[in-house]
Amino acid sequence: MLDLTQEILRGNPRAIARAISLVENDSGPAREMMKEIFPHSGRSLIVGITGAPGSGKSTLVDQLIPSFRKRGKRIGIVAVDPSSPFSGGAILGDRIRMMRHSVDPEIFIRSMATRGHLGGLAKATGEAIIILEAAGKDLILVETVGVGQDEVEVVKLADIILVVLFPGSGDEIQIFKAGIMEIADLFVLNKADSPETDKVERQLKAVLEFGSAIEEATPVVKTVATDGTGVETLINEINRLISDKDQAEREYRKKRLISWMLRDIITEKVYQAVSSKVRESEWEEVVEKIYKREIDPYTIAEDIMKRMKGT
Ligand SMILES: Nc1nc2c(ncn2[C@@H]2O[C@H](COP(=O)(O)OP(=O)(O)OP(=O)(O)O)[C@@H](O)[C@H]2O)c(=O)[nH]1
Ligand SMILES: [Mg+2]
Repeated sequence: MLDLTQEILRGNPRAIARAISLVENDSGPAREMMKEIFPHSGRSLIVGITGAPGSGKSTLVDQLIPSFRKRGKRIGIVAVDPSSPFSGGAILGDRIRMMRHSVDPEIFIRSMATRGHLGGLAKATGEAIIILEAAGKDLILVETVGVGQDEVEVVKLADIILVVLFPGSGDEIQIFKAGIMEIADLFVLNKADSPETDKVERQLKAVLEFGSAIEEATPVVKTVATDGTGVETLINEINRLISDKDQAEREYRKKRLISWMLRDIITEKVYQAVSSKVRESEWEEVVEKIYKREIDPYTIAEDIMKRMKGT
């Protein structure tokens, strides 16, 4: 067993940090380590937190941390940095805010960039989750901004998904458009200190009840993340949902995750194998030919795959 694996299993924060960097860079040693730690994963509760930029996700996470710590949970936090240029300041703010938790060895916080992932952000985040699980975290919070396909994919890694909305932003509507509404297990109506809160809550509930004649409507919890109002209610609601959620649904999500991972790993392997067979100069040549419409990309892809046979 690798030394790194042993240290991860002991929960050593520096080993966890190094391991996540390895999977982010998708290096060779990362795969050996992942093989070794995989059997120790799969037991944590993963809570995804998504919503529009500035809805208060990080502030909420910041409140959830001490409340869950009081309940004896060891916590991992993965904040997926929005690629949006608007949020640069917010990320810095998050880091400073979260530093106050960093003295507690049972809390591990990591942010991951949304750009520059060969194997996809969901894969890198999924692997970070596995590392945190193997390191003994009971609860893993994944914060991701709810815009863009990648970010939505990422939050689907969670066992339970919170969508954070806030009044006065008009983004109840935006969220509905982005297809995030369907994936929410619970809506958090944050910034409930706004005078418009009750109005927005009524609108939201009306929409939710309209869409759920048979099933129970998705619950809504109001919070003021800046002062902690509603956070205890939120935690109780999360716990209620987890215990109510039937085992089959949780299994379905875990297996879906495994299926994605497997697909990504294979895609990557195949791509690597193919790239090693095609020289850079040949690649440029065919691109040129395709550009001139002398040949089509489908035929080229088939030719390359034929060459792969028996290798
Ligand atoms: N009035 C009020 N302000 C809040 C509340 N929650 C968060 N804020 C403020 O809203 C701003 C954005 O909060 P963040 O927690 O950074 O939001 P975020 O959703 O993490 O933002 P991104 O990570 O950029 O997507 C900050 O200035 C917070 O202080 C709340 O309940 N009430
Ligand atoms: Mg944030």
